[in-house]
Amino acid sequence: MKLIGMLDSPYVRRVAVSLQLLGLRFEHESISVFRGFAQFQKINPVVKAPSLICDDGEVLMDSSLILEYAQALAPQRRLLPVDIAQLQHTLHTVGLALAACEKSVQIVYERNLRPSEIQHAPWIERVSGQLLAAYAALEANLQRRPLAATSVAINQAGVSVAAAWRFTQETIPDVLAGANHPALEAFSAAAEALPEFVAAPHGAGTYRHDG
Ligand SMILES: N[C@@H](CCC(=O)N[C@@H](CS)C(=O)NCC(=O)O)C(=O)O
Repeated sequence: MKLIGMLDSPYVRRVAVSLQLLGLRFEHESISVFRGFAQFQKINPVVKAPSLICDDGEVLMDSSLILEYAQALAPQRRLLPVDIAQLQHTLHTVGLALAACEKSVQIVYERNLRPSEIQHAPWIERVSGQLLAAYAALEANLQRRPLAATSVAINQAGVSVAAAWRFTQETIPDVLAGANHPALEAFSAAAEALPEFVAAPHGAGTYRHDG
């Protein structure tokens, strides 16, 4: 299977890290949804990153759907717990992380794609407030219940929180200025040091399976 999309997307990155944690081999092609639009279109006419080309050529999109498929291929390592109470809390945390990704991406697009003279300040303000709310809730969560940060124990909440945090820090750090997130910062540092994150770093690079 082949993962399509750039690792500067938190959605592509959560898939690249998760596939490794699940022990699944995959190729990766770093195609931009902007500069590589025409090339991407040939793979997925909808041009959504991540896209996953399955072994029979069928293309999946949306990181959560791709992860559902990947989990079915690798039942021996669960990234979502089976226990209902733990599953509920993990999904609660993943939801906050995905909201943080979405709000960050909206701000990045508003800033980078819309000409400055028609940028809509109330919209950016609203989305920034939502982003801060997501990270405030995640910070409180992590202080109460720390997330595991080892390759064996990290779950989908950990992967998604780390991918979201790094993306926001890399693209719009000013939006979080003044807010205090020590638990998120410590967790991010530990997660980013794991080999699965190191092999799929935020940016324009390509994941390569060695061995
Ligand atoms: N809910 C989707 C969001 C994916 C998403 O928005 N990806 C961005 C890149 S970060 C994208 O494809 N942007 C191009 C577009 O939407 O036209 C997921 O989880 O995969």
